Amino acid sequence: MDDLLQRILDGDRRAVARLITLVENGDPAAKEPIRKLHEYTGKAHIVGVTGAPGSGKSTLVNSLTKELRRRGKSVGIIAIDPTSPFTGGAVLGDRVRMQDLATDPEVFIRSMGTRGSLGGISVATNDAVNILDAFGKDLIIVETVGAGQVEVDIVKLAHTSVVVTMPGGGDEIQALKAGIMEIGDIFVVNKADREDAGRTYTEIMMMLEMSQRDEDRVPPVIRTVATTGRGVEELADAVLDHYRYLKERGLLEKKAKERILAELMEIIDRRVERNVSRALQEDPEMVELVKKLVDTREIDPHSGAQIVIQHLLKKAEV
Ligand SMILES: Nc1nc2c(ncn2[C@@H]2O[C@H](COP(=O)(O)OP(=O)(O)OP(=O)(O)O)[C@@H](O)[C@H]2O)c(=O)[nH]1
Ligand SMILES: [Mg+2]
Repeated sequence: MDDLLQRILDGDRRAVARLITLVENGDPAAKEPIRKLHEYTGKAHIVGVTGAPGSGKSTLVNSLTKELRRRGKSVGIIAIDPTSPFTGGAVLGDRVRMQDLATDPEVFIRSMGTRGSLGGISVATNDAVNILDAFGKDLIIVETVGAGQVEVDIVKLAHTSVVVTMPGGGDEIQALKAGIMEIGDIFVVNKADREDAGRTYTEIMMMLEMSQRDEDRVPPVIRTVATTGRGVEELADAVLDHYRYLKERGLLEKKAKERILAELMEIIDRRVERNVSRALQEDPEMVELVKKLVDTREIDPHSGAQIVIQHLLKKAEV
């Protein structure tokens, strides 16, 4: 058994932090423990929390986690910061907002950048979720800023997707229309202490009624004040209820399979990308090919791609 993995299974937080750093850096030392870790995963309830910048996601994750702790659940938190290539520990803002959790040994918080992953949920994030799963956290909450593809990706990663909105976000409601409506399992109108919260609530309710969702379950819309904890008990109920719902309908297994397939695709994409660009620059045969492609135009790009793929497969390099 790999030493780092053994320490994680034994409950060593520093080993968890260490392995997440290794996967973030693409360090080869992560390979073995990550592979072996797989058999210890699949137990955690993965919850995605997405929404516009500043809607109160981190504050909400903080109060939700406190509520879940009150109910005896252990929690892992991954805050994804798509704007930042810098990682390691929590970013300053989240550190402040999730301060009261910092001393709880049953809570593990980590911020990560999305470096290298075209805005999507990166391989490293998947790995980090798996690490916290193997570490034994009951729930793993992944916070992402809603920025297009990310919300859609988070569904593949999470069992339960919580979409956080706030009053007065007219643009945000448009964004909801554009796609998140279909993916949210739970909707939150945070900052419900603001006077226009009622209108936002009604708008979301109406939109949910109109949208054609293929499941029989109507997602709850919950009003919260993350800063005081109002509505957070209800949110915790909704999160745990959704997990039960998935289990009872046999949907949990379906989601788990989708998640593994999405993970597989992402890993393959990444490896192909990396190996192809390396080969095009370093492999003499490929360098020659590129010349024919761009200098003498002897080959068209489609045939060129075909040749590159065949070449790499032959060398078993992808
Ligand atoms: N009035 C009010 N303010 C809130 C509420 N929830 C959060 N805030 C404030 O809103 C600001 C943004 O909160 P965050 O929790 O950092 O929001 P976020 O969505 O995580 O922000 P990013 O991660 O930067 O996208 C902070 O100043 C919070 O104190 C709320 O329910 N009511
Ligand atoms: Mg945040």
